[in-house]
Amino acid sequence: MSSSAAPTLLLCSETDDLSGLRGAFEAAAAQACPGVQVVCWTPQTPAAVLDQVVAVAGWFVPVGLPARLPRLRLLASIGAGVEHLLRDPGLPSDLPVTRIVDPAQARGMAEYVLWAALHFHRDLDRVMARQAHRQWRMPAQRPAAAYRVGVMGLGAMGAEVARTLAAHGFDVHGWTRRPQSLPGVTCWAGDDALRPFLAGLDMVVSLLPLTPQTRGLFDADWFAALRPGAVFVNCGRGEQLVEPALLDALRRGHLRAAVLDVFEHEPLPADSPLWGEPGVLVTPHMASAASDEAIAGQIVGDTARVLAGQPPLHAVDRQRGY
Ligand code: OXD
Repeated sequence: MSSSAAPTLLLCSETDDLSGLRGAFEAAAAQACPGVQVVCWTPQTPAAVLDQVVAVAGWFVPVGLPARLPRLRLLASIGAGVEHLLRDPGLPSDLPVTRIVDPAQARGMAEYVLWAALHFHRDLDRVMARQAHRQWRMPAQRPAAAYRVGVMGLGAMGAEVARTLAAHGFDVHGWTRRPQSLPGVTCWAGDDALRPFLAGLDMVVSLLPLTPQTRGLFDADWFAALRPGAVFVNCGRGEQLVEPALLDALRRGHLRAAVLDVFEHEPLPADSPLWGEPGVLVTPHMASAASDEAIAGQIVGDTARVLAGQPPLHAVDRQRGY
């Protein structure tokens, strides 16, 4: 039962049922924000409740809703990405927008990418293809240091991925928009460095956020900049990929394989050509996820901070989009 007078944290998405998160949020609020009630949004949520919303935690929050919440102090993504929140042109200009930064989620991502790197570095794609023909042929074994993996985006997640690959001996290179340094990783920055960075890679992994600059980034020119036989791993966002360009690079034999965890339309429609394309490994947006407790704990903690007049700890730069 919600009270229309209590400060409210609204769980809100047009596309996903967030009621499963409610228990974790209530438990976190009882600890860190006593007096704040947790309400799941529906199109019928009464105006008297909306008037008391101090924080929205969500995914696809209806465009225009935040601007209609007079007490709103925080808009929090329940994931690492915020593009679905920033698509609202009517967001109050001073409203902090936060994202989840969870070391366990970053470790999960690092496991997934490490698996992909080991799979191709140890030629398991070729070994598995030969098994179908009962062919016994040992691939040549090379050291991990002879396999160059490039990581695009060295934020909390990308940095953990790069560190993990480096700890396993891979030759790790990182690309970011602005200069960055990371021990054990050869760092490249800016548009001018992109082609030379791509040209030397055996595998490129994207962990880039979706922004106007990265939408459609992986196009025909981008694939052409990769060396023949490279592998593409996309753990960023599906909207960054120009699908026909990928299919063309694969079918011409320019690209060895693609591991895709994110798609423009999720779930990936059953009639998508990607499902059956030789060389494409489709995984269902499973590379990594934060736990309900981590999501609730972080967002409730940031809510307590904004209610106490402090800035949240996990705000994104709204201009940059991450
Ligand atoms: C996220 C995601 O943004 O899972 O957390 O894509």
